[in-house]
Amino acid sequence: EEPAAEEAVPQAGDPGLVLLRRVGVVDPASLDAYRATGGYAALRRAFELGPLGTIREIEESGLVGRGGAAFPAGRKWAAVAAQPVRPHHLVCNADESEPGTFKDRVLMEGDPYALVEAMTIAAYATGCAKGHLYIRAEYPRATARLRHAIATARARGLLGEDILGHGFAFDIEIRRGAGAYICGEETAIFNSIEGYRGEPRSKPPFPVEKGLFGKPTLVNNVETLVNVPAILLGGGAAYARTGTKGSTGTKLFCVSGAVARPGVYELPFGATLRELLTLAGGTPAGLRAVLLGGAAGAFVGPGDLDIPLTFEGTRAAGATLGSGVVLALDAGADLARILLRIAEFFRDESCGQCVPCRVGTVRQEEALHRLGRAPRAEDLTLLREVGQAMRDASICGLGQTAWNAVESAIDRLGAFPLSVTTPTSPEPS
Ligand code: L3W
Ligand code: SF4
Repeated sequence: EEPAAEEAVPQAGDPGLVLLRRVGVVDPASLDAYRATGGYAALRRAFELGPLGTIREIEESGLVGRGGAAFPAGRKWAAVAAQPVRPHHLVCNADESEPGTFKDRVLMEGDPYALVEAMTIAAYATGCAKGHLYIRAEYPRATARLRHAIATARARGLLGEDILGHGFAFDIEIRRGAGAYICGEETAIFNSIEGYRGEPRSKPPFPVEKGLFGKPTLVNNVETLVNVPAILLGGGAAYARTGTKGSTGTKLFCVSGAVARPGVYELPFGATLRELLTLAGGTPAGLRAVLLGGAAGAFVGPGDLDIPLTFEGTRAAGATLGSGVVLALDAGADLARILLRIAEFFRDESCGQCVPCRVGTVRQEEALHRLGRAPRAEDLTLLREVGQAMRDASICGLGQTAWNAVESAIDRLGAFPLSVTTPTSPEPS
């Protein structure tokens, strides 16, 4: 039995929360409780604004994608809405699989109607006839709660042929993944839903133009969508006043590892890493490093704690915010073993479609095995060459990022110090 999401939310009920405000406080099974706490007021607001007015609010809010790539949500919505080809599809990416990420699970378990309402608004704004909620199979509680929320919303006229009497038809189907990390990649989701192997497609064409079943498709992450009701209720401009210019609003951070109180924390963008770790109770066993952004992200060291937690701030510091992973390693952590585990993960999860990633992830793991036994300069050189080839030539984000964490550990944390390497001198002739 997995622990309930509520237990993972240390500060639920805090009045400053936007995304987590109902989690652990409002009964996730009750549509009435959802409506009594402002639920479905945002959909009514969307109907008042109309599709273009709704998109304008999202654009003004500055909302960017929370799946890790931070693409402007309003630009995506506008691009889908403008496509003449019909039908349009909406896909909610709930295949939360980045190691160390568990924020979408908390939202789906704790506030499922918020996601259903947000998907309905997104579909209305962009002209989508059908929504596909692609959720990982490892989230049975979230799946059950969403199924219940969708069925209840349908029974109460909030999904279906004529939503709230506005003549707008939309419904949501849940599709479950089958354990593959790569099926969180947006085009692999399309293949999976269409019944093919979960392999990414080359982009462009981007999904906004040619996505699920070859039709214009809006793909948004769960957390991205759950921001939408708050944006419509408060207005896009007001939303943009929280956070920074490049990263507006609040963000859910998944704090795990060597902190006293691991869990999901919601903070305005711009808080520092130090502030977040302090909120999580600090690091009683000392701090060797923090992995930001998950396996696809990068390590930072104890000297980097003043990094502002924004997309632009982490990028400037040579790291990434990704989907919000903050994994703290204690002072005694075995870095070589952790890097090997990350490399095993990518080797395992590579779909094998393109050579740089299929072969590169294996070579990376082998080199890390050797480095763990005896650091040698040629293995570090090989790692860099393989890593660069994966980054430059892989089809999708998995291969492109598979070397990030290893590279950052070598360059920033001094993993496998070269001083240990003593190249053998040639024999005197
Ligand atoms: C229209 C254009 N649309 C880009 C769209 C694109 C996609 C989004 C981002 O994710 C991240 C990485 C890791 N016209 C467009 C356009 N788009 N240009 O914008 O696109 P892209 O290609 O930058 O990124 P991506 O491949 O969607 C890569 C993160 O994902 N990651 C894993 C994340 C895991 C989770 C999780 O478990 N919840 O999120 C692994 O790499 O941070 O930054 O929609 O279509 N010109
Ligand atoms: Fe598959 Fe890796 Fe290529 Fe992505 S980069 S398509 S996961 S082999």
